[in-house]
Amino acid sequence: MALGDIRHDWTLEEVQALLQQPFNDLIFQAQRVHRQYFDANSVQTSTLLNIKTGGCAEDCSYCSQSARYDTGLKKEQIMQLEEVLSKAKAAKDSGATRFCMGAAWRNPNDKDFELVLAMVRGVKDLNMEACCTLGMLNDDQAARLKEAGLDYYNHNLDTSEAYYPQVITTRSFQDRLDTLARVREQGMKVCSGGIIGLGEGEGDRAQLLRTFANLPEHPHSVPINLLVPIEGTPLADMRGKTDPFDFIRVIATARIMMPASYVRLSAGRSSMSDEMQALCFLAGANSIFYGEKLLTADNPDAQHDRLLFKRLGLTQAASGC
Ligand code: SAM
Ligand code: DTB
Ligand code: SF4
Repeated sequence: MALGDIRHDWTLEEVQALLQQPFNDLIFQAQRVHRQYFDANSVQTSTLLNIKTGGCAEDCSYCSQSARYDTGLKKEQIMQLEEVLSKAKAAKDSGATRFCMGAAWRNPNDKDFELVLAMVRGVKDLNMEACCTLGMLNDDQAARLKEAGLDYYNHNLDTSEAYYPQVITTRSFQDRLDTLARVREQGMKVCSGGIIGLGEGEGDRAQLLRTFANLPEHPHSVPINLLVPIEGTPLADMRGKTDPFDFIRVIATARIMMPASYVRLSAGRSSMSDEMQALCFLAGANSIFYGEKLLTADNPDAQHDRLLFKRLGLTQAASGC
């Protein structure tokens, strides 16, 4: 097997060896792989919109939107179609190629699902790529999203199977894998990643990456989030507990293991220096969320990102495909 081959047979020991090697060797290897598959100076940008905020029945211990925690977030009804499409248009005008709609649901309900389908069709009519993250899907919902033209479905595994029950108790790791399989079976592109900084160990990070790389197909897009600690959640006091180099190691290892996938430098950029973000790009990250807000948390403002791109000689990719 040569560096940069697409593999689905990673062992835990191999992944740990990648993660633990000297930093310079890891970044060099990741950058070599990155250049086999991608333009090294191009970054894909997606804009997020939370179409339904708060009041979620799940107990994800990192999340501002779980009804279990008092995070001060105001619960809102699902957004109207016109408002969503005007935000999509604004995102397109500022250079985003993909519009990703998120909802604080365990799974979509029948009434709101029709509206979501109309949103997907509207985003496609704007000639943008459409992505949704709505929680767990059944077969019928996955088929109808596909029929409406949805390109990507985001559904994160978040952490290793072993650590999962420490983070979420209202659903299982297998539930998440089942939804990913339904999305794949419908021929939609899978966007699935994790969160670093939940208190997991290096072994959990290795197992998470191994799970993604050993799926029947690598996710098309792999978001790596740095925990955004939210007041009121059980993980509120995790701020500053992750070594930035360890986060960059995860990005580089994801790049090496899933050479043709987009690796997204995802949540947490507001707490990162420009230099740290530049190291993430060097390690093979080639996609970001672009725009002032993630779902509920802050993201760097677009003007700052444009300046960072200019300083690094990076360009916004025309498409993420
Ligand atoms: N409710 C749906 C679900 O959980 O699949 C969709 C929205 S959910 C907020 C999308 C993803 O955002 C989560 O799976 C998690 O990986 C990420 N996320 C949520 N809160 C976060 C936080 N505070 N820090 C980092 N990532 C977070
Ligand atoms: C992903 O991996 N990260 C995004 C997106 N997919 C849906 C969400 C990050 C959420 C960060 C916390 C918040 O905004 O509430
Ligand atoms: Fe609900 Fe998604 Fe937040 Fe979990 S991550 S509480 S499922 S909105």
